[in-house]
Amino acid sequence: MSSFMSPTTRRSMAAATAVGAAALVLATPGAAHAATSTFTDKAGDIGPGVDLLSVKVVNGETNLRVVTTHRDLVPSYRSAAGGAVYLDTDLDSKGPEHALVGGYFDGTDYALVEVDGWGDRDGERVECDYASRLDYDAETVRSRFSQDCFAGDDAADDSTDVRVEVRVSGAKKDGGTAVDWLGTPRTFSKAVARG
Ligand SMILES: [Ca+2]
Ligand SMILES: [Ca+2]
Ligand SMILES: [Ca+2]
Repeated sequence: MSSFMSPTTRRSMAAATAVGAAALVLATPGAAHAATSTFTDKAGDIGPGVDLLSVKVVNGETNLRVVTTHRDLVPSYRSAAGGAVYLDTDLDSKGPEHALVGGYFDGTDYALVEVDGWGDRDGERVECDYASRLDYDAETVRSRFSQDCFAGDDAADDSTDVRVEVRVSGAKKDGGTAVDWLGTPRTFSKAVARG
């Protein structure tokens, strides 16, 4: 029995099926990652300083958790290390709505502030339930925010997705400040849906 299709036609059909499957995947709603995502940053893209390695985001029902992992997270004030975790909780409004700013060495404090985009330098402190902890052994900064902290941000669209950007800095050995952003500066991660 002879085949009705030439090899060329069969290949085309296979290709068409593959394209159809890809389109189906792209069309699936909820492109945001669900609940937990980890975003990695290049190691050693800054010299001495508090090199950012990864940012883990857990967007839970009650709490949002952000864990940043570093190289050279040390207790000494000589590190002059610190950072900001920018939170994009209203995806319709350009830039971040909140930032957790703090020092990354012994004796430093932190604060969650409300900001209006990237250029906002004088955001107001938010009174809500949140905490941040430095772990020098694990080289992590663990932060937890009650979802109530962001309750007012997106009342209009009822979205619960969050995107993050992180900027850390620290003293260079030869003076000056090294700055390390997660990926491209002032560019948010993929959205993490609340799970
Ligand atoms: Ca880095
Ligand atoms: Ca925003
Ligand atoms: Ca970087």
